[in-house]
Amino acid sequence: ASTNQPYRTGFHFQPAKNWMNDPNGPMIYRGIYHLFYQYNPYAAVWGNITWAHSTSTDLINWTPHDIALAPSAPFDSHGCYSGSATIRPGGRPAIFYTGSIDSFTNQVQNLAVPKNYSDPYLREWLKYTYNPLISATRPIDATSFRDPSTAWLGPDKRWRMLIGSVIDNKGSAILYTSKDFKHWIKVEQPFYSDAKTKMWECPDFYPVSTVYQKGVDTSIYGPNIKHVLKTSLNEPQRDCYMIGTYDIGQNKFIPDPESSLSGDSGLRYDYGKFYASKSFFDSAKNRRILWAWVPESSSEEDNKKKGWAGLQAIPRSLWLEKSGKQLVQWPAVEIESLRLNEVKLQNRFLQGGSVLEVSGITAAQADVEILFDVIELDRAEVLDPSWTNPQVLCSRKSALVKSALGPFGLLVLASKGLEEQTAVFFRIFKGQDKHVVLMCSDQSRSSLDNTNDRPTYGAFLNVDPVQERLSLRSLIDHSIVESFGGGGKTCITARAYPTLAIDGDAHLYAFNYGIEGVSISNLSAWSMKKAQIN
Ligand code: DQQ
Repeated sequence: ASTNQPYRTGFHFQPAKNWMNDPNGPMIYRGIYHLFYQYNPYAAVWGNITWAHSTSTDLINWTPHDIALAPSAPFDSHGCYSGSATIRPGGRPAIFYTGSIDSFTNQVQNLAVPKNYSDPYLREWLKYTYNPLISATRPIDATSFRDPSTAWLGPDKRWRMLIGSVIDNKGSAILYTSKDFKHWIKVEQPFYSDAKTKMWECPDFYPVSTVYQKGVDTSIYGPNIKHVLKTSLNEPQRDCYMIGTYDIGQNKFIPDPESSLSGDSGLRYDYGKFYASKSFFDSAKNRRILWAWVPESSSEEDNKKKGWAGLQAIPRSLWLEKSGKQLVQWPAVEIESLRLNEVKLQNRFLQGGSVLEVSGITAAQADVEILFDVIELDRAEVLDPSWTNPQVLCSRKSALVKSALGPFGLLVLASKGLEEQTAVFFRIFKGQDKHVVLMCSDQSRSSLDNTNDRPTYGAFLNVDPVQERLSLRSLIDHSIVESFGGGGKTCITARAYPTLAIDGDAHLYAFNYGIEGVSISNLSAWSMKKAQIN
């Protein structure tokens, strides 16, 4: 980040300039990670959509390549929209993407394959001559028909793939099957649909192991496996998922009884800004990696002025939590190679109403982990049964509102006088038969420039503070803060545009504005080196 570009990041993926949105076709091929993304080569606003392309050997440092897919044919003349990569037997990758074909944005699905499989960078892609391979048929509306998923191979040797849509006002994932990857047949009933949702964008579907944290190949089916179905829903943009069973015979996804997309208990990858995500199986390290677009919270005018818009979240490993009821996400371990100059605190008591500066790191570009020990759990405020929406609760009880236990956590991207601060914190309540932990990321005072959107995000964190200490990790990078509560059980990503807390003027604090004291059993903070990105 330079003085005239204080919001560019040090270790988050972004192009040198212009507009970026969804991650597309992430994969590993011959030891090299590929990331494609929705990109406007001409401006910092959405439009002229192409697939830009970068590669990496460590998921951290990225080399840009030429644009891989750009509008060039009748089947994609108005944009190369989102899609996915599939590694076919023999290790041959293929891409399915959506072509926007007219000014009404009617959509079709197209296939592209590498021009030269011996180029590990896969720099050139050939669009298949017989595109489009899939067009909308009744009752599908062609303007709501996009974002093919990674395909998987069933035990019957047929390929399967999902496409996002909305049918009869029900958000849906439509299943297509194929014997040869070229001729695709629509399965009559949707793979899954939900009348409480609208258009499904970027559906993702994959197996997770019930016995270990390692990831599994997308085509794995059998014992010790559950399946995850994710959809990206708009207004507000959010990536929701369900855990359930894949009935391959019935061609259906059956969510577990407690798993649902809507309502206050619906699961999300991230309760802040995090959209159009896509996962892939990293066969080199046997893990499933999740990529997601993190949009701006600044005005379009500001985006044009700074000449860019959009970040990708730090790629995350994900796995099924031992309860089997939710996923856990954690930043890819490679990011830790950027850590520098650890600052450590141990067994520090944080009195009610106190703030403790963590100095000795570059607070605008940092990684921090903190572990809290809460002793006076009996004193927790009683949770009102009507407080079912955690985001509303976080806004009502912002960082300045004190309760018995909390808010306590971190003030990041904070100015010296705390005029600007992004507060990431916990609050503990007494619920019906157990404690309830609330995790918030409060951006209401993140910038003195009020043309920025400064929302408050929140979610409940499924940790019992009687059994476990409360942990929080935040990755801070100039205009983005990604926070992981309880070892990655609840994640919240936020954007912030401080006007004072920039570069060397940014500070980091641990704080406790609650009535009761809490103890920091351990805090480690690191400056983060700059990654080589594009
Ligand atoms: N972005 C793409 C679409 C997708 C949307 C267009 C999600 O394919 O549905 O840029 O952000």
